[in-house]
Amino acid sequence: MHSLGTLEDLPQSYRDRLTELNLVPLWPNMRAVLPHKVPSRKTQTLNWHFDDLRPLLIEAGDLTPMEKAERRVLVLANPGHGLTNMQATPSIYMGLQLILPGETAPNHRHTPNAVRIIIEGEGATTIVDGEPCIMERGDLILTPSGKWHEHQHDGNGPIIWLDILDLPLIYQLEGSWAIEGTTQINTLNRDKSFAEYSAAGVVPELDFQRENTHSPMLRYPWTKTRACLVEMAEHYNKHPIRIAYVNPETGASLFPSIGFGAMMLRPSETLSLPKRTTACVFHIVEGNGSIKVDSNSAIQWAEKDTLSAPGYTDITLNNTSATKPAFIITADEAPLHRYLGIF
Ligand code: GTQ
Repeated sequence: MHSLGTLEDLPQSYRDRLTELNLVPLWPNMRAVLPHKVPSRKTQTLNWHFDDLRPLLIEAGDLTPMEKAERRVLVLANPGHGLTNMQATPSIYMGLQLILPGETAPNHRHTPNAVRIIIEGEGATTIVDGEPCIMERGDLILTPSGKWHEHQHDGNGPIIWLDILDLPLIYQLEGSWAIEGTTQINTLNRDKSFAEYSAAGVVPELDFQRENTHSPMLRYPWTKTRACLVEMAEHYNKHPIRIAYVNPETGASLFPSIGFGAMMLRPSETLSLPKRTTACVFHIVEGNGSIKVDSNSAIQWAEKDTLSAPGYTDITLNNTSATKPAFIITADEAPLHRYLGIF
């Protein structure tokens, strides 16, 4: 590898004339943007422990009324990307949202795609383009780009969920914007899209072409996903137990930007994930364990925790319970990497 010339190698007067014309020499910056063999990564391996975070989120409920928040969210910001940039990974935004009984997070729509994973509480509903989706623990609920959505909470006690959006990507593309709406009039049945798609391999007959940039199924109930993982574990005694959330009509990822999956770790199981290009986030639905990334020391995780890890790493997950399985929902940038040909 040749060492390249630096800025300091150039006469100051030359550098000044470049700056004046908005020009930059490539060679002093070449290795920064094209490092040899392995990309530079800002994403840090991190666990946002739910037990640490929850009291602060509940306090936000006292400090900031819904009218002053629109969305009452504490963002899980990866310090490697700079806290104010609100990135968990290069393309993924994550936040924990709180709604108190009787509150509504008002109707709006925006260009970024969003998914909610329900962590705590019951009795809330997200209405997506007129379709009410009930929110139960572990459920994955989609609000795809451009769809109206509002969150109502009629239950007792707070409801808390994890938001996962492709906001950093859409923002960097200078394509992130929102419109405020008025309360939706609920004309559809509960979970219409789930009813249409809940039988595997069977989809509604349509006389028009569906848009295919996102899944038409808006709610993926955790009870179904969990049962599938448990049943798979009865058939395979060594194989990793992993599934991908897909568009039931096309088999494609839920969004073009972010891919979602779920896995089960059997009691005491250690699972080394295949090494991949994409950064990844993990949300622990059930269980206790640890994660080890490359030769860094292991980080412990517990139920309801949310973690991030950079790509181009060896990731090993361990279920530290000898008696109970662990269940994890994952999100990554694999669809985008595949599209770009860098996966
Ligand atoms: O619930 O619509 O965490 O618009 C960030 C932006 C949640 C939402 C977030 C949003 C929402």
